[in-house]
Amino acid sequence: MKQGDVVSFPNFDTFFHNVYSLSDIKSFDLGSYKQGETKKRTFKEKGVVEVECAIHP
Ligand SMILES: [Cu+2]
Repeated sequence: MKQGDVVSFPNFDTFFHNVYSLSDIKSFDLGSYKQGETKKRTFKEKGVVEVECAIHP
């Protein structure tokens, strides 16, 4: 993936997820969303972003 790309986080599961990151270069919280929904974020800085789910640690 390139700097400035938009990354999609589709939920294909039958239960909710809440994707978030506390990484320095990009912290975000997508909130909880259900199957069939997709959240997107733009990543403007280069580096590693650790992504977790608040519902499923
Ligand atoms: Cu989850």
